[in-house]
Amino acid sequence: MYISVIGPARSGKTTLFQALGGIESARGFSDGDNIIAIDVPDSRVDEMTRIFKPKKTTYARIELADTVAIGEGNIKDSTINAKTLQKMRSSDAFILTLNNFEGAARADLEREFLGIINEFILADMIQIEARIERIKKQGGKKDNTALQQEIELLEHLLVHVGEGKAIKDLELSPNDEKAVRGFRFLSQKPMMIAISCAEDAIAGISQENEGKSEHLEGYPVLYVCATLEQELAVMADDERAAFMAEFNVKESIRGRMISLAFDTLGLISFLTVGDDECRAWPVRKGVNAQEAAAAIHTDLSARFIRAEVVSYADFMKHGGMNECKKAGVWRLEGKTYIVQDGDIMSIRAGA
Ligand SMILES: Nc1nc2c(ncn2[C@@H]2O[C@H](COP(=O)(O)OP(=O)(O)O)[C@@H](O)[C@H]2O)c(=O)[nH]1
Ligand SMILES: [Mg+2]
Repeated sequence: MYISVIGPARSGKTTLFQALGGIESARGFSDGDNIIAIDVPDSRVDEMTRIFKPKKTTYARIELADTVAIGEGNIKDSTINAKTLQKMRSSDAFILTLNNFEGAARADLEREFLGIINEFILADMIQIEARIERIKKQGGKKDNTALQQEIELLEHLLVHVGEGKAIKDLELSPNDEKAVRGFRFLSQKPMMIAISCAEDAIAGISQENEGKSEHLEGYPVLYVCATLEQELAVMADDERAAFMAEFNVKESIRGRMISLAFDTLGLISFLTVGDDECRAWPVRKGVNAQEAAAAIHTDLSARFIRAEVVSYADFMKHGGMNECKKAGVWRLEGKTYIVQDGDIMSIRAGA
């Protein structure tokens, strides 16, 4: 999972990046172009580690990138160059930061946000046009159905983006969806919006929004004071609790952002356990056991026979694998079994 923090200049990208990564600002990370790996905290993995005492514990991982600023007009004026675009396209999702800590009105934030979405749409439009051009250059090829179909699809997309609409808002058939995926369109990517707030405002804002879920054009929004969170992230545990209480921070931004990312990307985790390693594997919600096995190794998927499955809740309730067998909650599942969040699995594969 590769997520890029994007946004206008001075919107708090680098600060949020550091807060999520637990990096001290004093470490002097150069601005704009860094990647860090973040372990996804998972209490189930912690429990399994406590029980199995494995040689190794591995959490799900997110790669997080800090990026250079983007803003309105940056595609046309080439501030967003090919290399930056490439990096953005290779992201699985974006976190978009918007500066509210200097007192911007809500309408300003929305305008700024729309400015960026419009850049996405423009970048996608240029990409679609270039592809149509290329296909046409290859010669009309009326006889080549695949290319003809692609052109039809692309022209359909072009009309949509031409109306200033994001590709994520276009209903596509599963086949078209598959054909479109390879383009990695910016306006189709999952995105989370982080509105960065001032220290003296965050407690009130958090309280006001507690339990609510807010969206901007369908993108989920959360409020954060990134400077505060960055301090929190590098603090000693005992100090942190007092600090969090003082500023009404119920859960660190890392935890909040990771759950939001799992939600937004439609991810769940299954677990593998044992004396060697206890590990969480993120997979898309709805994958079957055979597809999930591919997360571990493509061979395991290709030679898949059965999955031994116990739910995390059952494991904890009965206190172990053997106990689960005795209680009749240990299962042998086939290829088409739909993996559930927290399933503890062991894949049986042929030679
Ligand atoms: N009060 C407050 N200040 C912030 C927040 N995020 C960033 N800043 C400050 O805004 C300035 C620009 O932040 P930076 O992360 O470098 O922005 P970038 O240009 O988007 O990477 C710095 O002085 C930060 O300390 C925030 O959430 N709240
Ligand atoms: Mg920066």
